[in-house]
Amino acid sequence: MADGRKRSDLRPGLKVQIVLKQDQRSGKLTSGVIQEILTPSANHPHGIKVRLSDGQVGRVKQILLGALCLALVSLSGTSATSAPRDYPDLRQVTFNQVKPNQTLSIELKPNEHSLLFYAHAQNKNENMTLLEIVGPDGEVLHSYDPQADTLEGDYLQEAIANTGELSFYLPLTPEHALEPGKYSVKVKTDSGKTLKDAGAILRTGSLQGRQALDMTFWILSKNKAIQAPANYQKYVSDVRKQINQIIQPHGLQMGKIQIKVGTPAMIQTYSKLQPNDDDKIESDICQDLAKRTDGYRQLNVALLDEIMRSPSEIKADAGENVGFALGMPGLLPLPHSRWSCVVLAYDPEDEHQGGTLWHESSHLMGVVHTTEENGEGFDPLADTPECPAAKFDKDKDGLVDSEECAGRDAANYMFWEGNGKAMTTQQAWVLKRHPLFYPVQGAKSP
Ligand SMILES: [Ca+2]
Ligand SMILES: [Ca+2]
Repeated sequence: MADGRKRSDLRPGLKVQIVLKQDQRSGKLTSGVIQEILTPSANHPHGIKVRLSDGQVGRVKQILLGALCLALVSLSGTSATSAPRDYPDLRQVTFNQVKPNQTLSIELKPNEHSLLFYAHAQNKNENMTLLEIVGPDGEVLHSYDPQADTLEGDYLQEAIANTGELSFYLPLTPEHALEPGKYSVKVKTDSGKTLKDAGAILRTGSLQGRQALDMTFWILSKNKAIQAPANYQKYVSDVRKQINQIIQPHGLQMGKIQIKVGTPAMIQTYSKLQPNDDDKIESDICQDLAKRTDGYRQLNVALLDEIMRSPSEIKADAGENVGFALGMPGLLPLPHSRWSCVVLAYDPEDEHQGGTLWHESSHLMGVVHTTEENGEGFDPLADTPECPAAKFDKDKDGLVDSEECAGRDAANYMFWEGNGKAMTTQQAWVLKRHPLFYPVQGAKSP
């Protein structure tokens, strides 16, 4: 990673960490965005001197997001992407050289609403487990003992483990709204090696007015019809309308949408996805899209031909054959993110593609099924009804379906199956705090 000694690595707008003159002894780092480069020479052994947008002057010790993005662009040879923009209502905290079992501290400021944490292992196949989240005043929000397989704390519903990349999102219910103060997180890797990196994205700013979310659709289908601009524009506009029908009553809306047609090589590789048979391809698709994304504050949607499941899982969520969230919850498409996109199987006959996409997108942002298919698992939200099997699985087939739950939560868009379109206030409460949403400029408070 570029460290700030070369002038050519720097440019205005890049996010960097500098050492101020008064901090030279302690080495304390100050983060900010470069406004002006002050050192005239090409190199400086102690770091190029810059002025940040807030006026502070110091020598660059570390280049944050922008440099990672540039490095990946030159490696993958994709068309040039601009450095990610700096978002005034997002704050990113990064940790380097994280040792296994090290406690990572994140200080939440008074008007920060949510915390999206992530960590990467050195190797993408390495197993990672979240051991602990402790909140202000030492409250255990989540604690997992891998040996005993026991959970403590109810901020997350289950243990969090993944390969290569691990993330979690808080808060998942209004009951667990985040208090300002110190949060500490502990992550374990099976290898016991130092992590590649870890960090968090914190969302601040107003939640009063309308909030919007941007999407990029990546056309990765072999179907020639959807590759034609007139067709994909109509398709995406229909999908947008369907999503807006669900979310607009709650002060949320779809923002800017970009559509990109994949290269022939991408289409060849990704048009058929086998989520449960081939772990490797599963998050490779998101990682590939993340590397090609300009600006990380948008949801990447891969529009492909078929999502195939292994035969043993065929009974599971029928909707997952149409759409699938890679990351529950997942990350924003930062340049090095893996589990950070939603896949959708293109079907021009299906009039509920927008609903499916929004269901899966909500999974990526931390919203779970109101009732699981077995009628034994439920979301943590107080205002979504439940459909317990003991009472509603009338035909005793082990599933609670849309008909059996018609008077309960079958109409909700997060019911495990069907075409529900209803969204509740608390589901919107969770979504609008997510860093993918941003306040619409000029929107009036309701
Ligand atoms: Ca509920
Ligand atoms: Ca049943």
